Amino acid sequence: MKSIFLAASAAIALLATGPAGAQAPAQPSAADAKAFITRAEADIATARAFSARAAWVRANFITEDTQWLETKANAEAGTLLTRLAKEAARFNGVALDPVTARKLMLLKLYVALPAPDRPGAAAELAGLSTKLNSTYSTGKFTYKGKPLTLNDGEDILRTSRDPAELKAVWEGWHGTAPVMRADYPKLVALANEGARGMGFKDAGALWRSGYDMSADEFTAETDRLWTQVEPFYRNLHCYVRARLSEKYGEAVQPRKGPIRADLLGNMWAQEWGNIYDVVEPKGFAPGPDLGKLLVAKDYDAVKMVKTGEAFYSSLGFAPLPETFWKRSLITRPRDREVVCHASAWNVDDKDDIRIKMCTKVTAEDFQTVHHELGHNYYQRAYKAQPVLFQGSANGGFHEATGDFAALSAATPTYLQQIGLTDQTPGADQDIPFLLRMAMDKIAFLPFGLLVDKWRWQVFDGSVGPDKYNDAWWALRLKYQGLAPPGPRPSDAFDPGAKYHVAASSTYERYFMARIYQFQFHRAACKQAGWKGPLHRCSIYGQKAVGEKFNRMLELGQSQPWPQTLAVFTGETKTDASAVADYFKPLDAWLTKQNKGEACGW
Ligand code: X8Z
Ligand code: ZN
Repeated sequence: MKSIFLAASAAIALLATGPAGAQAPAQPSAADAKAFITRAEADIATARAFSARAAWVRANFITEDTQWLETKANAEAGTLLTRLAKEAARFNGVALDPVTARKLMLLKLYVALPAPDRPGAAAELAGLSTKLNSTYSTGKFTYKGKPLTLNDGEDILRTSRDPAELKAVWEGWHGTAPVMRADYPKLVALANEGARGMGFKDAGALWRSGYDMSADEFTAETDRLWTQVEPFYRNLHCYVRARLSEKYGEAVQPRKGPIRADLLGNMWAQEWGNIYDVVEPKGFAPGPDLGKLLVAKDYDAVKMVKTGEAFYSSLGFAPLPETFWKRSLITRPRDREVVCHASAWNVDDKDDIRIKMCTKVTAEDFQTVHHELGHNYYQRAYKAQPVLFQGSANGGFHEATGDFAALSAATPTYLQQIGLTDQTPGADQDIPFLLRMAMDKIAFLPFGLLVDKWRWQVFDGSVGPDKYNDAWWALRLKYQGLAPPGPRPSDAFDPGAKYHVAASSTYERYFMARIYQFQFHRAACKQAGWKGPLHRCSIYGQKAVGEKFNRMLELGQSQPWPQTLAVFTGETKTDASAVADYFKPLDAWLTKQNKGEACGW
């Protein structure tokens, strides 16, 4: 978590190294560039030391005053970054060593919302950003006469199977977003102005430039990857829609057309594992139900995190520091407003790693704990890198690291090893297990893609404020095959009901991460000598694998990501074939189940 800083990396295509031949005498030298970078890294570290703490305090204690402090810190950091990016432009055309060239390029990508270069603009942008995030995080809606938080609403969506209740709660939460509608275009205009000042077409192009390729190439890359996985998603959609229709009837969920977005167990229908009970296949031995087992074995939030830590320790990662346990926020406090959306922090860019999440004892949060800890271990691994190389190889790597661990931690074999179940998993449990995993991993893919498809359109101006909501639902329909539970009011701002939109946190990285984590898993299992099907592989206890994985993490963003990927996997491309390998038996099974269904929407 880098507060307003863009957690990401590099675009080699943007490198400002032209031919050195025709240099005017007044041109700065390569040594000047190096000296500039040394100063810039020191200045950024000083700004971060302040802004990270201001951000931590605001996120743990949302008041007028902490919002004021965070805004001030981010305004100063934003002003600094804008000045540095402007100064860096002096070195355009200077022949530079690759390290300095890369750092200059990364400097421009450092903030997700770059401030325009004029008085007051950085403060205005920082103020909007803090306000939107705080509005989202403190949002409440009334249901049955009681004020509910997002967490309360999520509990109902996860557990209720009453379509009227689901609709009311879904609409209730989405009703908290219209108050953000007026501020959002202001934030977009300011961030665009800042991005243009740095030479990008708009802020969306800046976000797409963190993948060692041009922004346009990245768009094409995401489309290519989506094409690889789309048939699988459509297969799953078809199967789930049929089961929902059987459960709720044609009137609630027709057997044709889009799925109602409030029926999938998650506020954004991004992961569907919570309604596994509705789609559970008949005629198989049921696998372990992780959520129930955690409750039955008396797990609490801290025990969930300790269990996550133990998984990483088994791979050879050093234990979390004492300060992690003292300073992290692990459950929702009763007496103050906090940002409950889970995050992982390195507050001093050394050892002060922490998580902040309102943990519940559920299968979903078991996964999230591993996810967040993955960020912390990554942060700790690259702490020895210079400031501008402290980041993941690309945004997808940061998000994939913990999920990669969780792929092993989800296996029935592992759950048995740590005493959560005494069932011995057999091959007759493969389909139920894979279906459960697909409900999260495959279901997420179109959502992972569309959140930023929406923002790219908003930033490039092709979708104006009057079209925000329609464009959102056009993408929800096109990619996810979803529809809202009823007509949306004219003031609706449904994208703002998702944390990352309100918080201006980039999203394409989660889409990429859903692919990288399977590449990591496939490579890790091979290193461990695993010969069986990928979905049954667990790398728990494999120290050699952990050591090699950490070697990749330690590189931070010091080199283009394909080289870094190769360190662990031997591969240099993002490749969805690992997803296909993992889920292969399920895809064939789904195709059989869907026989006779009118799939698609
Ligand atoms: O935001 C997160 C993490 C923190 S980086 C909890 N995730 C995305 C989301 O919740 O929308 C993880 C999965 C996708
Ligand atoms: Zn994350």
